[in-house]
Amino acid sequence: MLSKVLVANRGEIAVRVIRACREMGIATVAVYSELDRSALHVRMADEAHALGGQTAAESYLNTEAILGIIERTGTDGVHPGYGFFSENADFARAITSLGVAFIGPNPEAIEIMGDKISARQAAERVGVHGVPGTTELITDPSQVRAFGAEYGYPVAIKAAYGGGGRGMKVVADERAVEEAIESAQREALSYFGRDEIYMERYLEKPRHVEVQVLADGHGNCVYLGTRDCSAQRRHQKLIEEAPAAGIDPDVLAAMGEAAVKVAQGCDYVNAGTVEFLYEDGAFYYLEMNTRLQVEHPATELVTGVDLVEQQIRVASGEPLPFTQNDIAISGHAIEVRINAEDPAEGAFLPSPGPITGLQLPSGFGTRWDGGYEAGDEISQFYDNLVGKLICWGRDRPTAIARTLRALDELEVSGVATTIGADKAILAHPDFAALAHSTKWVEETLDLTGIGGGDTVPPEVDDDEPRVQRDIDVEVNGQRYSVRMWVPETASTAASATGAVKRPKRAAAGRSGDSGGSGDVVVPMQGTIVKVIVAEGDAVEAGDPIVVLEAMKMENNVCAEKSGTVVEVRVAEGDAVGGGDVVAVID
Ligand code: MV4
Repeated sequence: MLSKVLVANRGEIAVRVIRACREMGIATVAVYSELDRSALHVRMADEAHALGGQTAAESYLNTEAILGIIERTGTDGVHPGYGFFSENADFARAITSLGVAFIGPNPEAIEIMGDKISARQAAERVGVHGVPGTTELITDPSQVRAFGAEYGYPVAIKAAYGGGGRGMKVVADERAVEEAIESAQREALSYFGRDEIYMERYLEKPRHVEVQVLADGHGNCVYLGTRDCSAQRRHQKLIEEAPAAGIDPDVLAAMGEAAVKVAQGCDYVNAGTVEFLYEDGAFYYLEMNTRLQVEHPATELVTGVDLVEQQIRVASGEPLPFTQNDIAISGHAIEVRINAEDPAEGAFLPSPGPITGLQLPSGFGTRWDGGYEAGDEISQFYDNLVGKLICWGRDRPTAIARTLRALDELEVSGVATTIGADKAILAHPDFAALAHSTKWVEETLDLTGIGGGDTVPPEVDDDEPRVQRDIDVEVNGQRYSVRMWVPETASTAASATGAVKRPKRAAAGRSGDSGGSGDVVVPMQGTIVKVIVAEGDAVEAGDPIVVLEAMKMENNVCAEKSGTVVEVRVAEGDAVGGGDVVAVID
């Protein structure tokens, strides 16, 4: 058994791994960036070592620094968590070449699955099929037109060397082929450094169903049921559940067996997830994620298997302690991601900052996997997942009701969060009826009027700092709680009522204050990948001005008013920060 594990990650997943190690009597080593010097994962680990740097690239992606710490500390296992180095074959090799266990798959499997074309070929070889399409690379628009003529539109164009939806473009008809190819290549190049693309039939209303697999180094591989992750927006999952509901058990079993075949076909070891699209009773292989996933706790609650414990045991050389027949699914679990993002009007704008208060839910079947405590800060430089709420119930309706109850108990102050959007999804009849698909949050769910929480003071004209006050009032003998923001000077009693003073926020992106500003402002940090207009162009309100690559996707930044472009301040390739003015319209 491993004796000392370095956790090459931060936030809730680092905390999750440290907890498993503690239960197994394994010592833990945390690593941290300059901004995370006193982060929760650092406070929880037995020892912590500085990586230096602030951005992910300078810190959690600094291989040399991590390797140095491994040697200094006598670490014998490294858990990569998710993101960062978790699916990096070179990192896995660097670890194993030191004689240290990489708690994850073999580098060869990471490589096969990292390239979507070879991943698809690996599945085809064991008789598991993707959406009808080709594994040929697109070199000419005529290939797409020929495919569209044969299979019909829409056609999906995907990055060959990428994943997670980045770089996927949907071609509605033959007129849209060139533009889709160009945009898909541009996205693929900017995210993955290579612009190869291929195509498939595009399914219009699929559900995203994935299978958790676990394999040891002795030839055993089992599947631990399914998860449905259809409630997502722009490839960011919001809610996941286990098992995938409303699907014929025979189909689910066939999906599980297909996932095991794919894993065994690439000699997979450790935990992995095989993704499928499901539509009208049929399932199609998408890709395999060669890491522990954010949503793994949903599977843990319905199978009783501690996946991180099993990952560590497998990496220590132990055989799996169960066979497929031992795995039973009990009840239903729902995981809700709580991100520091403001879902208002469906925008989901990042909302970094200090968490001034955190009230966690508890009770039967209620689990919180968090990365922060009150007083900790969500940095703009990393993933803004505050934590995950995972609730178990004997059946799906019970799990939904419990999750809504727990969300009502959860209070996060200081940053906006996705809680309001999560509640809107869980309370929606379409979600209850399983009438949702991967497009549902973006196309059907109405997030009008959903705020990010109680954290952003209302816009005020003066510069007077505002403080939040919670007061209880009685009306006709009934007690009501009221929250309000008042000028600091007018609330000398604020501290006595526990109100928290918060920093005044810079107006970022959306201007709720006027009828449309001539300043075209980018809402978040990112890179300009395309400038659509030139000085002198006439534009209408709502016209795209630049394309911003941020939060792993391309976003159009649009004009707020009609007029003439009098100034363009950026060029393609420029890095911009939230609030920067990229163009001026007069
Ligand atoms: C698709 C698809 C429809 N048809 N492929 C997006 C993420 C990437 N892993 C694959 N994705 C999709 N591929 C075909 N042929 C729809 C999606 C898709 C999706 C898939 C899983 C989860 C959420 C999604 C949201 C939008 C689109």
